[in-house]
Amino acid sequence: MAQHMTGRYALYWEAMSGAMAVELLLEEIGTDYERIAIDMAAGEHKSESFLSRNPTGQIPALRLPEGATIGESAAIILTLGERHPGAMVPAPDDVDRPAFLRWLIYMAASPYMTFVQFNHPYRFLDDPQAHDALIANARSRLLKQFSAIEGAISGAPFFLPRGANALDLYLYMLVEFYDDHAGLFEGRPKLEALHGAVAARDSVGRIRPGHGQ
Ligand SMILES: N[C@@H](CCC(=O)N[C@@H](CS)C(=O)NCC(=O)O)C(=O)O
Repeated sequence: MAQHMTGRYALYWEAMSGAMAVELLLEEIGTDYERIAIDMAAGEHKSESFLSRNPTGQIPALRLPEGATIGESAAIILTLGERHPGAMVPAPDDVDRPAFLRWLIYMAASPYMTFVQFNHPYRFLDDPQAHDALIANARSRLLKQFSAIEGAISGAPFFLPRGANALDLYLYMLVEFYDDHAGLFEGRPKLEALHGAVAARDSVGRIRPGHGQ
């Protein structure tokens, strides 16, 4: 992990990780940032130098231009919204702010965390024979969580009638994490339309190569 000290944002990042939603928001805002690749398979997220920046040893983490680093995807998104007012994050006095907060926190706290169980069952249970059951349980909970989100989508094709915002970027990322899009979109037409609309955005086109897509 290279150390950089510049006056722009630096996103601690790995392909197909939770950093994708933040990366997309930075692209949509159009602000200057660099990506610092963290090789989690090599344990770089648990290195002393990374832990000194983010004590939870997780990505995404965002180094702010003034030097401090913050973690937690939802906190990073809200911080960027405060610093770059615009359509992507409804302002505190915006009528859409409560729904935005409610679903942003839900996505970060529920499906994102269920994906950890889905993709990394060994973190939860030592017995490899139990992993398939844990993955099946995670899949069933993910589908319920995506159904709750489907029921909450009030715009078309985006989450809120106001148009594209950071909720859409976050939800796009969650759908990208899922391994069976055909199965996921069955009975969830709003989710499918939202995913397609976000996929067509220039921001997604710019980041896809970095994710091997
Ligand atoms: N609550 C955190 C979760 C972040 C998270 O779980 N990130 C994963 C990568 S997608 C990670 O760093 N895992 C390593 C670990 O938890 O030790 C957030 O929303 O940012």
